[in-house]
Amino acid sequence: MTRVLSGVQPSGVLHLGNYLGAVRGWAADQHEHDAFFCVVDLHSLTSDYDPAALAGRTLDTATGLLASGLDPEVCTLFVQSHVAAHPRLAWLLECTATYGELRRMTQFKEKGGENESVRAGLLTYPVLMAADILLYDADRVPVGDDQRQHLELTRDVAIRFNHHFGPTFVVPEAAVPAVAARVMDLQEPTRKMSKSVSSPLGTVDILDSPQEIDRKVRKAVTDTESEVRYDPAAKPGVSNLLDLLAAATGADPASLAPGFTNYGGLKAAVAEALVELLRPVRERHLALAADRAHVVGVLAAGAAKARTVAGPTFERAMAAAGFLAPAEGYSG
Ligand code: AQP
Repeated sequence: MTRVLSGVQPSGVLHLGNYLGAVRGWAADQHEHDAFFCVVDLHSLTSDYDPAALAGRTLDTATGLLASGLDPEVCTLFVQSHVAAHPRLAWLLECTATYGELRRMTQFKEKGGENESVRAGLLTYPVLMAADILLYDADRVPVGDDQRQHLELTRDVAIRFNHHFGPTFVVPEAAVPAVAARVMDLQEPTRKMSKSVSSPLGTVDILDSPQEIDRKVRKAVTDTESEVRYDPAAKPGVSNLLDLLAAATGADPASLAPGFTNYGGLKAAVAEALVELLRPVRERHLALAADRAHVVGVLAAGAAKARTVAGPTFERAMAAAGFLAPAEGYSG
């Protein structure tokens, strides 16, 4: 059975980009693959974050994943910092990657890479992501389009490590969805929908009420024309709405366009489709949020299972790189 791994930052409530670009696919993947999913809390340290809120956001994000359909009876769900091998392997891999290739990462540049005061972790976190993946011998990594470049880096680092130290890591493939791989901000449709950058009106959260979803979609920025046409370069706002409708209904975005004579009709259809798509997710989320102990238990069992896979991979990598193994093993 192929192994799947993916992760999400503990931003709190998942947004529509996370859901359509990644998490909805994870819920399907878990039935076909040996699936591991994690809340990558160590990644939060790459920018300003509130320590008082981190633990709660980590739980909220895990709750969102369960609400989105991850079944802990079928997949393994855990928190990255609960498995010590992640930052430990990251150091080995950091010394396998180069400053030049990390500096060229688009997300590093977009998040202020030219700024002298930017955290060193913002430069190196794609290597931590490589460790997240390689520890689990993942064959397939389902992610949104924005993570393609980081996946390429993971592959390069794995191939280089294997070349220097002998076969150690499985070289993974990215799996990017055919539709809604990059959900765009509703207010700035040339920018991806994102927790850290978008305005509240530009982002739909999976916990938004039907009224909020309707309001955000109706206020979505389009253009000064009136023709509904699928043309992402010339009409990014309208095309994003068609992408959302396609992702919610399973149709093709270009073939949906002729069904609408104006933007109002398109927005009404998108709002209705999103409300129906997210309704069960929101209901499950509200029910799960009332039972925090259940979520904590799921994460504890997930971490225990994750350690049984990540630990041996870490030991394999240390042995390949020539380290003296501690007599008591690396678990401490
Ligand atoms: N707009 C998006 N469209 C499609 N997929 C997306 N993903 C994120 N944004 C979009 C995918 O969601 C998964 C988790 O991503 P993340 O850990 O980066 O989650 P986030 O912090 O909630 O994402 P943001 O809001 O985009 O954060 P910033 O701006 O801080 O980086 C990944 O598979 C990602 O591709």
